[in-house]
Amino acid sequence: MFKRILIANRGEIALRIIRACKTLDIETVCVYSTADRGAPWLEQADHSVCIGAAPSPQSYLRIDRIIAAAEVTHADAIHPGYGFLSENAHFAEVCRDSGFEFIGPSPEAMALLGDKVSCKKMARQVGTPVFPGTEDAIEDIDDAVKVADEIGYPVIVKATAGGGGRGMRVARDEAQLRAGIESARQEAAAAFGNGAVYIEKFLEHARHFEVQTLGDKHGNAVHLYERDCSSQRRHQKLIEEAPAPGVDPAKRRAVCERAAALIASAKYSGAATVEFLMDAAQNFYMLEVNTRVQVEHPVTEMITGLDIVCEMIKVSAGLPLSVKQSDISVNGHAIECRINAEDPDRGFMPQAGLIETFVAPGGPGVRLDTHARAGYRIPANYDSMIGKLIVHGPTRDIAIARMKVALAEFKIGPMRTSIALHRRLMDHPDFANATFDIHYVERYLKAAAEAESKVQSEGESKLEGARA
Ligand code: MV4
Repeated sequence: MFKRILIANRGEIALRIIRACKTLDIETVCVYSTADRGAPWLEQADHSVCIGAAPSPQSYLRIDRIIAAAEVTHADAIHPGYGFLSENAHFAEVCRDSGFEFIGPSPEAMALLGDKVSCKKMARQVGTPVFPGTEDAIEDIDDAVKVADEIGYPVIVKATAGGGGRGMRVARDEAQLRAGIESARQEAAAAFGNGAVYIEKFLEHARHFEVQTLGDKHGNAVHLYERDCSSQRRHQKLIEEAPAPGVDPAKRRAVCERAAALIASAKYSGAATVEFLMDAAQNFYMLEVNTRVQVEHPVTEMITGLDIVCEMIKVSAGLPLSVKQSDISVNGHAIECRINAEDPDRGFMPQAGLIETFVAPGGPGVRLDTHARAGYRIPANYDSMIGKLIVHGPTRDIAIARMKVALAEFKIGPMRTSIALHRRLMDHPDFANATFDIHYVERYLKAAAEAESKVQSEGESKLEGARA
């Protein structure tokens, strides 16, 4: 087992990894930027090293400085967390070549699953369901037009190196397809340094269903069932839950098994999430594979009783997975609300500054993963997520009831946060009845904004009437 792990991340996930390391009696080293000097999670680490200035390209993305910090502190392994360098195969390779274990997959497995065309090819081979479309990156636009005619419009153009919705174009006819391929290529080349694109059938109304998997270095791969992450805005998830409500048990088992089979065939070690869209008839289509620990991993921990971050560390050290598939079962229901410091009235603008009020919720089944507290100053340089409120209960309805109580207790000020929005979403009939899709939050926000501006303009005309 490792003696000392360097954590190449910040915030709540740095704290989560420190907690896992302490559980396993492993020492921790945190690297931090000048913006994070004195930050709360650093108090919990055994050692910390400043690696640069506040902007992440000058600190959390500096491979050379992270490796230097691992060398001077004699770390054995590096945990990348999520975001930053976590899905950078070059970083994973530099870690290995510098003598540090990268806590995640091999650079080869990461590259294979990170490229959406090669990932989809492998998925097809093992029978993981995918959308119909081009089998390879598009070379000749006329070939893509032929494929689109076969599968039917609408189609979607995607970057093979993309992710999180960047470099995508929906095309509803041939003219849109030709223009979409051109513009997606340019966007992908600029954003990812790789202009390769492919097309597949576009699904309008869907739910986001993702399977948590774990693999080890002995050829074992298991799934930890799934999460529903349909509550999102602009590709930023807001609420995640496990299990996905209302899914046919046989269909669910089949897709979870195929997700584990994909990970096994990639000789994958570590945690991976296989993302799917699910249509109204509960057909599944794989989107992509995330080769890191995810923000929403706690909901899966709550329903399975497993510690995903500890498992990642152990398999990275060469130990076999602590569980086999038949040991893994689902207990109850868990929901996570991401707590973001954002102003919903100003286009969700990130809110930096000093937290003066911080009253944490508690009670049965309540878990709060956060680095924030009263007196903590939120820097302007990073993600606006300051914590995650997770609740667990025997049923989905009880989990929702507990979440409402916890959100009502939770006070953060003076900045605006997503707590108020979560309270409204918990009462939304589409959330309460699980009749949602990936667009319902945006539909709701649009309707709420229109209702608000109507009330205002009516108020103004009343005022004018009174003046007259
Ligand atoms: C799609 C799709 C519909 N059909 N692919 C968006 C992010 C990236 N992971 C894949 N995405 C989508 N791919 C086909 N063939 C719709 C989306 C999509 C989406 C997916 C998951 C969660 C939220 C979404 C919001 C808009 C579009």
